[in-house]
Amino acid sequence: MARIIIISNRLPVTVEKYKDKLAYRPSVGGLATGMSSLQKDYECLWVGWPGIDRDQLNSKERVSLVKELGKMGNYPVFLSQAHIEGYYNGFCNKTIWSLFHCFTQFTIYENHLWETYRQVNQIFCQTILDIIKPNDLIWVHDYHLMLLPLLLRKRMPDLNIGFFLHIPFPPSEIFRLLPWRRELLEGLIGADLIGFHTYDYVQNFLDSLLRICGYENSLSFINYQNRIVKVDSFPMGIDFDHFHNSSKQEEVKQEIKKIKNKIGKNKVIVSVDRLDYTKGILERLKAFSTFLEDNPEYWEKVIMIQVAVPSRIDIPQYQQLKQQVDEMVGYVNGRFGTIGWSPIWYLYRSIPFPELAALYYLGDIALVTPLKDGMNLVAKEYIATKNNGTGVLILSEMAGVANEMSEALIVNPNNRTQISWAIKYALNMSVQEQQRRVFSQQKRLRDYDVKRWADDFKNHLVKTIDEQQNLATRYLTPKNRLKIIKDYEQSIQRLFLINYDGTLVPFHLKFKDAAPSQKILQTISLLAQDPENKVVILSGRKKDILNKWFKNVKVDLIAEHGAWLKKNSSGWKTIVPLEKEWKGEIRPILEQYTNRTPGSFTQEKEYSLVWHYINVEPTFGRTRAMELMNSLLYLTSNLNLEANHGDKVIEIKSAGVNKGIAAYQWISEKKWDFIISIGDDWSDEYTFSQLPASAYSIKVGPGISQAKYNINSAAEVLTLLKELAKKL
Ligand code: ADQ
Repeated sequence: MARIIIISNRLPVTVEKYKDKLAYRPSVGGLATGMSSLQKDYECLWVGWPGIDRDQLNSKERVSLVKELGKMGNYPVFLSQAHIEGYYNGFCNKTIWSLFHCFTQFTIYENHLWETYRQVNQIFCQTILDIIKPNDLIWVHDYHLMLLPLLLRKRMPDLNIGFFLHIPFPPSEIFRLLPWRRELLEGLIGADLIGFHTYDYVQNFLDSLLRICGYENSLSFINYQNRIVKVDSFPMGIDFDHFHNSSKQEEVKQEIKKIKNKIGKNKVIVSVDRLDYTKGILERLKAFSTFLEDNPEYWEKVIMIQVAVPSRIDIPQYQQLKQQVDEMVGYVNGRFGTIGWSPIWYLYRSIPFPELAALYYLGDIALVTPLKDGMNLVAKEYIATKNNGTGVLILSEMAGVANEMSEALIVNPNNRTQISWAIKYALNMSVQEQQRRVFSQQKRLRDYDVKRWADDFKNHLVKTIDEQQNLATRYLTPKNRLKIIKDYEQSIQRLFLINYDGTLVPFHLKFKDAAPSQKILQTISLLAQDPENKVVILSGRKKDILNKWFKNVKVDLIAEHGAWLKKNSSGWKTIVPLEKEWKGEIRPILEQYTNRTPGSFTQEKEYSLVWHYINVEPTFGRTRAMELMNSLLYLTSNLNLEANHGDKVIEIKSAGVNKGIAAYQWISEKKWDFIISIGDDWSDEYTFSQLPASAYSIKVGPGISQAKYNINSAAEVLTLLKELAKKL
């Protein structure tokens, strides 16, 4: 049976030492449930820190710990207290966590913390290398281990590695503040598949990769050192059934009864978080205070139960937050409380599952208002628990989960008036409306639960690896090269369709003034001299520059991605035919937006796709439309499309020209007995798609392509063309 190695900062088991004895406390979180679903196809091994300082263990205890954990499918990474200080409490939570959540004011940049982060990633790498087998599937989790994919790749180039980030990936203006930004990006693209919760984070990551490292992507595939890396969004789900059926469990029933007695006739607002500044707890308490201030008729009728799990208590910001929350709770209870009624019930601890499920079950409203959150599972858990469909979720637009749960009352977590209004609206919402919203959210949560999420990620990883392997077998071999030369020699009507930037001249000159070298001009001239050869140079560049560069060479030209053609020394002409192959790429994105935006729909016209949001709540519709325009930005430029944002519609249509349509003017001209087409990027895919089956098509660089072969570089293209030219 194949193995999957899950790697995260912490193991799902905590080891503690009491009176010289080791105790093992398993924690069954959502992630563990998701991972357990992989066990049907894989032997699973989980690698991570077991929560105990390595210096507390003698060598005998370490051996016993490895053995005991092994029985539970775990393998420990031993870290010292100094490591934990510099890595976990340091770089992870004082640098990455704050920066990635856009709290730049809390972010510190210290070389020694970075150094420890690097060291710990190295320790993880070494531990994994000790236990790994070549065909293992590796799944690395989260921001603690962003350097690990590359470290592993360097030591085992063929390893299959997936990485998932559980927190947001910030916009590039924020990310680039990090002195070690390049190292983190390079570390990540050591993976084969990189997953994020939302499409926005994918875009932010790709944007940073382009701006900081100069790595381009085609439809979220990055070509990197002869490998392809896929980047995609996988919104994490929860164990839906577990929450949905919880109120039938005896222990939960008892908790429900107990809590019900205490809350009496009060309406209940629940909030459950780790005590973290990103969760917006303080702002939420203030908003609740505003609600009470504005609505005295609800005094003694509503309570808010805020459960906050202690978190990262060694970090000053968290200690300060704890104090501020304590004070705020005290203020609100002092200001509005009466004998027998406190508006806020505050629990500063982790609560066991039956109590958590009972609170979700009894909460008339869940107030989930993080200032920034990668996903936020509490929102999903609350909705899943509502098996009778009543309950209202008030949700921050800044949580990743807001992309999926549009039926919630979406609020700005800093807008106290809006939150106060939403609470009042929720308290007065009819049961029918509550059920309509809850059931519709539950459908999606049921369909894409944490098991499906884990499976989906794993399947994408396997698929990406298959694609890598296909690619490896497609590189132009010496044997194929000889065949091309032989076919060339035996033919008499030959067509060359050669892209310019990235194909004839190297990729790094792509955006520069990259005039052809003498060597290029000589080779092309030599080929073009043969009356049996027709050489066409294709480019996205302007016609004047191509005219200038190739004025002394007998070639035909295609400029501006096919908008302008120059044939047989005549003048430049345009063609504006229409095509629609691109629809397959855009349609799934529009469908995704349609699914996530109730009231919207997709319309398919012959040469365009239209996303309508006329029936969507206007503010929400506009927000979604902006998101969609953003998401389309990369695709439209790669696929040569136009996306127009009209009145309550977004229309995507072909810009009407591409290299393929232009090239077809030559392809269809006569019955060629030898055609070779060489290109490097997505615009060249259009040319490849127009070629007859007998043609040779070559993509420069790695990556998925319709071309038959891949070749490494522009230098290799020139060598091949020279070899052909010599055959004259
Ligand atoms: P977290 O920041 O920890 O996770 P969240 O997604 O809300 O945030 O998960 C918290 C989990 O802890 C939930 O399952 C919840 O039930 C539980 N929990 C919270 N408070 C509790 C309490 N007092 N007692 C008991 N249980 C409690 C990070 C990211 C998120 C992302 C997740 C998963 O910050 O954005 O959703 O990872 O990827």
